[in-house]
Amino acid sequence: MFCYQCQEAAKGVGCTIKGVCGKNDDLANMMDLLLFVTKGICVYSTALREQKGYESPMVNKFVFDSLFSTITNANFDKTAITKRVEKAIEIRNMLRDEAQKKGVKVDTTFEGCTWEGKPEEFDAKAATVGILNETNEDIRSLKELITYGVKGMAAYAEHAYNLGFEDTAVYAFMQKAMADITKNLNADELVALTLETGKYGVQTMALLDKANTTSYGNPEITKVNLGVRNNPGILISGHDLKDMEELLAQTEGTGVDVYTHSEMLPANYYPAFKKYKHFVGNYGSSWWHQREDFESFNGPILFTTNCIVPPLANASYKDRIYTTGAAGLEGAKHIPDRENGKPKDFSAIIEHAKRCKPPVEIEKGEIIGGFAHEQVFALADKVVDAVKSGAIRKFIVMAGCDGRMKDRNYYTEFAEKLPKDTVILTAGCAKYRYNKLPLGDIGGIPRVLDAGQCNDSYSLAVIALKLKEVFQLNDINELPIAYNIAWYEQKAVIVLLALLYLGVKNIHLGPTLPAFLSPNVAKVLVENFGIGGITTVDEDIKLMVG
Ligand code: FSO
Ligand code: SF4
Repeated sequence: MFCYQCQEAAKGVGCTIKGVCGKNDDLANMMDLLLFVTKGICVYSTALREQKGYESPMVNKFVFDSLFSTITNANFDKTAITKRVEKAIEIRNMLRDEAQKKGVKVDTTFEGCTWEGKPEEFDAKAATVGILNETNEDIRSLKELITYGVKGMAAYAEHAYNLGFEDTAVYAFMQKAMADITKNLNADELVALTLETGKYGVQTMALLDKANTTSYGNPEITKVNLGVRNNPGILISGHDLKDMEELLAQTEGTGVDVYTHSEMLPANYYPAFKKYKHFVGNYGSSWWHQREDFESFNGPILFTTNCIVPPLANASYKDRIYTTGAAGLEGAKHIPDRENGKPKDFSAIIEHAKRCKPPVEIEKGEIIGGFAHEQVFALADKVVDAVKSGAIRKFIVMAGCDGRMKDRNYYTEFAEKLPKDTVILTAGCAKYRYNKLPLGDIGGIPRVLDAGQCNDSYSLAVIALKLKEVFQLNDINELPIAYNIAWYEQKAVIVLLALLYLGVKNIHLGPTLPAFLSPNVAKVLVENFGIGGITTVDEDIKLMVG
């Protein structure tokens, strides 16, 4: 195996024996094989679309689901990934026949267009189709940057799809990008494709924002309870709000409470979910605290997406884990997809919860959030006045992800040491590094404004564009906003590419720069976009706040 797609890549270079995320060598290879055949699908589907206007909802869904399932720590179920490879070959061959029938010309030089094998041959083939086959490190770097952006886009597209919102232009782009990177493109062409990925990233996040707010209302200022009640509970993690909705509806009146974990916290901010009396609040912290949080929770846990940490052999909660959607874990129970427009069936996890003890209280109090674009616009006058009067000197976007590495303490210290006339704008699980600190407020405006999940970074961009308009500026970079973003996995990659597409410059990315950026590609990003890493808290505050 060789994988360097996330921030925790071994030694800052890449995982080669076993993933730091817990992925075994054979699973990592099988994911490479899945991408290999999926790219073959994309070569055919793109040719069919471009030459005959062919569109297959089944193919579109299969492609984004497959990409999503290979994201860092979403799926640890090798059997499920292997079945997906079988299905991929079947779909690709169906498209091949379709292309033949329709007289569509397809360049099938890429081996993923033609390779066939029986399941017992998959492992051997899987070990030969990894990303190191691209020997030019700069070309590999750009191709992987695009791939990771598209994977993040796939995750967001899937959430929107689940709510009935689709954009075929996004599907067409994802498939074209995956097809294009099988060709011999030069660095300039790949840089152009990278920027285009950012453009579609914005479009996908806008679509998901519309899907979420149309379905569940605009997030509003909310005090989220951190304590527990005395009933058994289900802990729901990940990002999928459709799963959240159906779980709340099906648990109502059963005596089972529902709590959010990690990135599901922002579900608490949506009007449509607040009406449920058995929706208690948030339990625990960001994803990587799950080994402790799940022990004391006592009840079953539902993973709707990543970030999964495979449980230790002696974990008491091993048999309390359920996955659904693109998430998977060997040994966990998987709740099947919706069929024929019917909701998923969560009865097994609900019955399981009834047999469990209530959660142990690990903290009390509340945290405040719900500052997505509409809520901030409602406060616009107050915010603009505070900026004009100098009460707010600067906004610091500290969106992104949390992670296990010790050096992420930087973000807690950074938040603590920021001058009191600054406001943090956040989204994603990065917020757990500072959202429980007593950072106070500025004239009633909390100093940490949480817009929601990582995809709600889109909301932060919308807020920035609105402020640019209010202050009548020509350039988004003239705003008193600095960007100090923490990244972990591929959704953060699409957020980053989206911000670059929107023209945001001088983003600081930490705790380390991606291992997949070759020195030359990193140089392009530094020279054209002013991207930089982080140094020390004091130095960076001086640099970003002045
Ligand atoms: Fe975090 Fe995980 Fe949301 Fe990611 S829980 S790290 S960028 O999956 O998607 O912010
Ligand atoms: Fe390593 Fe990250 Fe890849 Fe997992 S996803 S194998 S931790 S680089």
